[in-house]
Amino acid sequence: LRIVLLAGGVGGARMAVGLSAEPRVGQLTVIANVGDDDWFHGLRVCPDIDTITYTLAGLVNREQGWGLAGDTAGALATLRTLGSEDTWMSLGDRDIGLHIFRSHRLRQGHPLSSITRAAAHALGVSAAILPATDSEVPTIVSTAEGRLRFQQWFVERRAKPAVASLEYAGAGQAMPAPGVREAIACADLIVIAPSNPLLSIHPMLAIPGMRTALAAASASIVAVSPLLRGAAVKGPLAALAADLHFPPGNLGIARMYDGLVDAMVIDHGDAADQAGISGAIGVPVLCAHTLIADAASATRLASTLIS
Ligand code: FO1
Ligand code: CA
Repeated sequence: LRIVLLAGGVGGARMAVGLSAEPRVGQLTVIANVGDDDWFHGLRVCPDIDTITYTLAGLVNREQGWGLAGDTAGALATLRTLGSEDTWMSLGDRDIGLHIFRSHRLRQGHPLSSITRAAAHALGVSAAILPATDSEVPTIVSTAEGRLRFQQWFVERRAKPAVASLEYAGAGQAMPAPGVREAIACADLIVIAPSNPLLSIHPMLAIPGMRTALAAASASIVAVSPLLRGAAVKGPLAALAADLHFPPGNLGIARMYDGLVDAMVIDHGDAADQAGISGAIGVPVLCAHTLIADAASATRLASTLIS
């Protein structure tokens, strides 16, 4: 089977591990959010692409969910000594190697999609990892403190400032990266990972051509809810959804995916929501164990999605 996974960071990466271990999956294409991407010290930082790449390569720092396991922070310490700006964003020494590679190649004129492919291949990843677009489409978070770039809001300000609105800057002028529309058209199943819909999935849907490609796909589109008993496994989803006036819990997630998905998967623990959500957006809602704690639970969830 050919599977397309729309993915943000940690939730997307773990879902990708499960799908790539599923024996029936012949080809896995991960379409990765690039709304979190930013420049630091002249280096292009792509958190979701790197989390997916490092996780599939078995190299990720599992406690953090991002960066390389066992990495050190010597370069960052030097930057601090030198009085460099924006050192709240931690880049590990070995991780910086990938960032130099990517930034150098970008300056040489290579598109992000081909750089991402080269890096994944070199690190032994067999799944195809495609940035949603080769353009820069930074997510801007409007708060009482002003308009913040996503990493400023999320890392520097620890997702504390209440969010008035989100802007997927430049998305309207971007186009899907090479291979994205083709993968969607040829897929046997399209999975939306248990990622933050507002920060990881909507930025991709804001790119012209994405919604059309998904609507035209012959494959079913199944979204896995990132919520477990009303809270995200990782990240600021519940507070963000409330700030943006979505109903709490899985009903809010369902509204974010209304008109896009053919089915939704929620956790067994939230089975009481099943009928209400199904009625609200008019698609079947299935229950499964959605917490991806290890390779076995990832594969089990993947098998449920495919069956
Ligand atoms: N997250 C943090 O909470 N603190 C950091 O210093 C940090 C650095 C960082 C560097 C590279 C990278 O690829 C990701 C990094 N992240 C860091 C994670 C990132 O901010 C978020 O996980 C995603 O953007 C949200 O999914
Ligand atoms: Ca992300």
